[in-house]
Amino acid sequence: MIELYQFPTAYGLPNLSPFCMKLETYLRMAGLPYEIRWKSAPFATPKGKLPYIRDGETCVADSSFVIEYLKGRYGDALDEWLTAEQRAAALALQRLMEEHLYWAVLYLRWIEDANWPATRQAFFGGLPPVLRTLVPMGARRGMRRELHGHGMGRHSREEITALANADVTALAAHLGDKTYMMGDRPCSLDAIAYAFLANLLWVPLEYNPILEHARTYPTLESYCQRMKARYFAGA
Ligand SMILES: N[C@@H](CCC(=O)N[C@@H](CS)C(=O)NCC(=O)O)C(=O)O
Repeated sequence: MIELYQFPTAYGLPNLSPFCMKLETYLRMAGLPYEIRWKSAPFATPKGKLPYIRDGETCVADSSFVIEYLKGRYGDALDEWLTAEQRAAALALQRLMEEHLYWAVLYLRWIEDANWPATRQAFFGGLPPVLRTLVPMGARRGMRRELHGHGMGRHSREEITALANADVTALAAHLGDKTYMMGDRPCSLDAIAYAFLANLLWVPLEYNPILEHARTYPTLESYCQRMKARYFAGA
């Protein structure tokens, strides 16, 4: 049985980490049985981040490397029908969500003062009293450093919002009236799109101009509802 190591969650979402949610969604889409091993922090993990998996003697870290491993080991029914052009578009959209939109959402969750109490509660509410004060402060400082290193954290909130809104517009334009990201048939890009869009649409934050923009595209909400009904019904 595949063991999926990931963060605890909140708000009824499969995971507050879009990368963890992406991998769990992929496992469900591919019909691969798995067991979750909850980890409250990414300490003593292969790359200092979550998710990762263990499959027998094999340990693989990073959601994309895990998916490559799973495709090699168990087959690739989800993506085998994609043309080279569709694969290229899927990769570009993946990078848009994972390397760009992700950082704007991190900024909103961790740096915007109005949202910090909800983020602190969701991620650290379960810690004992003293740790509940100290750990979030250090984590927020670390997040600020990472955002600065990436570059997103050097922009104003208006600039970050504009950058993220353009991503959301591109995702909505690509989805159009299609059932799934690449047409009538789901593929692994849908694991990513569902994870990143649900983490935007379904995490309640006090101040969220990116969500306000996403709501102007009702197809994004119905897409997420469709993915949830198909792959997480009763979960
Ligand atoms: N490229 C990695 C990204 C994973 C990632 O950034 N995970 C975050 C949670 S969303 C994490 O573990 N952060 C903890 C940290 O950086 O200390 C993947 O695809 O798995």
